[in-house]
Amino acid sequence: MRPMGLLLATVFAGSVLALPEAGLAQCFDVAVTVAQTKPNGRPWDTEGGAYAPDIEIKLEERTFPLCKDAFSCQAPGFRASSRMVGVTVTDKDAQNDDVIGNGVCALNRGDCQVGQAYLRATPCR
Ligand SMILES: [Ca+2]
Ligand SMILES: [Ca+2]
Repeated sequence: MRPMGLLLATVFAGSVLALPEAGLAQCFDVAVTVAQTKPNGRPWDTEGGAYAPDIEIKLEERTFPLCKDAFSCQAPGFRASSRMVGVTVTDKDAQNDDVIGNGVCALNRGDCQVGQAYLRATPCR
């Protein structure tokens, strides 16, 4: 009966905090698309003729696997503990990573933009 116990504990914690909407973690699949260039029009990367960034998505404290030389990347199965989620999208480089976007998104509202990164969140299936 462990799942039921966890559910009751979660509901109980939510009622104690008097934040029923934030009490239950909601699962999202997050897709990130990155603009073709930096804000100044220059390519994200220039090494080896590959202009696409190496995308790292961080949602709250969770970092997802790198998407090398890509303009899109996925962050599946993220459990949001609150409605507003801290988002950091980075182009990983040998040195001096480029920040693609940094901000806060309400994932339950669907689309969100942070800097040059565009997020689309859908509830997990
Ligand atoms: Ca770069
Ligand atoms: Ca890079």
